[in-house]
Amino acid sequence: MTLTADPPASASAPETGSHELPSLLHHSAPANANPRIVAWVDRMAALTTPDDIVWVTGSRGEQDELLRRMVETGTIVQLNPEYRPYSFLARSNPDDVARVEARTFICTEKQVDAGPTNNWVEPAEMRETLDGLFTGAMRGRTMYVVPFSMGPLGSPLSRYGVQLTDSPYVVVSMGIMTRMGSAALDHITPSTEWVPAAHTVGAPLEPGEADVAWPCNPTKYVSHFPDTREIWSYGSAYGGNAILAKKSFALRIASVIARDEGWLAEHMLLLKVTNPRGRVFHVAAAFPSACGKTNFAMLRPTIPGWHVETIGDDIAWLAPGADGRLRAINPEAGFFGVAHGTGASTNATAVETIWGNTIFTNVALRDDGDIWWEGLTQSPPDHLIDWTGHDWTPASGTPAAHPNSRFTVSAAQCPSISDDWDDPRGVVIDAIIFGGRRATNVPLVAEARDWEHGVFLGATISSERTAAAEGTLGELRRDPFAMLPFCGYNMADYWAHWLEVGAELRKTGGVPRIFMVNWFRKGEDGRYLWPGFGDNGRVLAWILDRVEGVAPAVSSPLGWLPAPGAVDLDGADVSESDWEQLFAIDPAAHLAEADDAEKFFDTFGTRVPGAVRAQLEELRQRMKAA
Ligand code: OXD
Ligand code: MN
Repeated sequence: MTLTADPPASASAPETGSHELPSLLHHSAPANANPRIVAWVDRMAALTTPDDIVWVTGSRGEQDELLRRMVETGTIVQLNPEYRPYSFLARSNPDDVARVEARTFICTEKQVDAGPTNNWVEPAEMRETLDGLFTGAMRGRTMYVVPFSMGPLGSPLSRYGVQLTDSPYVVVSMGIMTRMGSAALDHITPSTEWVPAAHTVGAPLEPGEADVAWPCNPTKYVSHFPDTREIWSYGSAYGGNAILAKKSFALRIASVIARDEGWLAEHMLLLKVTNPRGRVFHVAAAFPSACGKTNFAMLRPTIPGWHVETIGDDIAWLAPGADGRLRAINPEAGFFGVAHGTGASTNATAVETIWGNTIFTNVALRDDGDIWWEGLTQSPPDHLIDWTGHDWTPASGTPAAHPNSRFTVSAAQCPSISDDWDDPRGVVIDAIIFGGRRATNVPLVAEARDWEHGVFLGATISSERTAAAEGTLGELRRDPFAMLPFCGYNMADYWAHWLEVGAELRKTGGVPRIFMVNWFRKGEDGRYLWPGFGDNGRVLAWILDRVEGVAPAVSSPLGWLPAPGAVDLDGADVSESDWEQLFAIDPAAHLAEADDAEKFFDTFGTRVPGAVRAQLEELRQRMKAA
C-alpha cells in the first residue's frame, strides 16, 4: 500500500514510505541513552508487559511507518493528497473527546500544597491505584519510548522529558508538538533533569483479539506527582490527556519547576509586534481555554502599519534573563488548535497553516477526501461523513465536526511564524495581557497600575457562566491567570510566586507592563459591543503605544484606560455609544464583584498573599470613592 498520491507540485509535502520497506523502528535503546532512562523503561516494561518496545528517533521514515500502521488499523484515514497532502483524519471514541479535568490529579504529600482548585489524592494511594491499572496494561501493544525537548534543543530555557506510550497516534502528535526523538535524547545527559511521563490507553489485547480504531478505557486518570516531577496518564488517547508534553508537563509540572527555580510557566500565547515606526515588541497573553487564543496568536490587524507575527499559541515559559529582563520561549513546536469555528473570516492564517502535513481529529470528511467543520466555509457541503463516522447532511441537525475537533500541525508551517520563534535565548517581553470572557463590568482594555495590581487582575480573571449546566447562569466562573486547570500547586502560592518574580525584575528595571483586555462585553441588548478578531489589533496598538510612552491614558478605579481618541477606531464598526459602554464602570456592580472575589480568595485561607488582599481593599476604596 502506498499512502500518498503524488503531492501537488506546489506543495512541499514529503512522500510517505512504502509497505514493502523494511521496518525503520528501533527496538533497542541507543548506545548513548541515559542509563536512568533505560532503567525506567525496563521497570515500566516489566509492569505493563508490552509485546514490543520501540525507541522513537523522530525520523521521517519512522513517522511514515507509524502513519501507515495506523491507516491499516483504522485509527486514521488518509485525506485526499490532492487537496490535503500528507494529512490524516482520526476519529476518536465518542467518550474520549476532551481533557478530563475531573480526572486530573495533583498528588502532593499534603492536600494544602495542591490547593482547593486541584483534585488531590495522597501520592501513596494514587501510586497503588496506578500500579494496579498499569499492570499488564500494554499487553498486545507496542510501548514507544518518546524522548522530547520542551523548547529549542540546547536552550538554557528548555527542559526535557521522556514519554512512554502505547498509542502511535500520540507518538505522531508528540512529533509535531515537541522536538522529539534522538536529538532530544542526546541532550538528556546523566546530569540532565528529565520528566518521566508514563501513558497507556488502558486497553490490553488478548492474543488474537482484534484491535479497535481508537483504544481507550472508560476509567481515566491524568496524575501528576509534583514532588518527584512525574506524570502518569491512563485511559485516554485524546489531546492534553495523552500528549503529556503539553498541559501535564509544560504547565502542571513546569509550574512547579518554575516556582522552585524562579521563573514562570504560563498558559499564554506569544506575539511579536512591529509598529508603524518599525519598533519591535514581544507580548505574552493569557486567556482561558476557548477564548480565541489561536486567533489572537495569528492576528491580522485591521489597523494600518501594524504587523503581528506568531511565536506561540498556548504556552509560554518566561524567565528573568541575565540582563534582568523577562525572556520567553514557546516550549512547544506545534499547534493543537480547535478546528471547529476556524475559517477565513475568523483565522485565515490558521486555515493557510493547515494546507497539508496535518493530523485532524474529530472533524468531518468530505466526499472528495478533504475535511470540513462548521465555520470553515459559510455553507456546508451537501454530504459529509461526520466525526462519528456516519453520513451527514445539513438536515441532520447535529454538528458534523465535534466542537472540540482539532488540527495538529507544525508551528514552522504557519505563514505568520516569527523569525525568532525558536530563538534559544527567548524573546524579551514588553507587555503581559490577561483576558477573560466577560459580558459585563470588565472594560475592553485597562492598564494595571503596577505589577502588584497586574497580579490582582490575573488572579481575578473570570467569565460569566453561560449554560445552566455549568451552574447558576451569570455567576462568575473564576480562572485565575487562565491557569485553573493547569497550575501544579496551590494557586495562592502561585500568586505569591508571581509577586516575587516581579520584585526581582523590579530590581533590574525589567518589569513588563501588565494589561487586561475583554473582547466579549455585551450591551444591554445582548449584542457584542466590540467586533473583535482583526480589530483587536487596535487595542494591541494602544497597549504597545503605552509601552513606548506615546499613548495618553486616564486614571480610573480599574487602572489606566485609553484617553478619548487614543485608540485608533478609523474604519472600525463601533458606534460612540458602544465605545462608551465598553468602558462603563458601575461601582455597585464592582463592589459586588469584589465580595465574590473575596469569597474566592477565602477558599485559599491564609495562603493568599497580603499584597493580593491589599489590592482588593484598594479596589473597594477606589470604587466607593467613584
Ligand atoms: C487547550 C486548552 O486545548 O486550553 O489549549 O484547553
Ligand atoms: Mn490552552
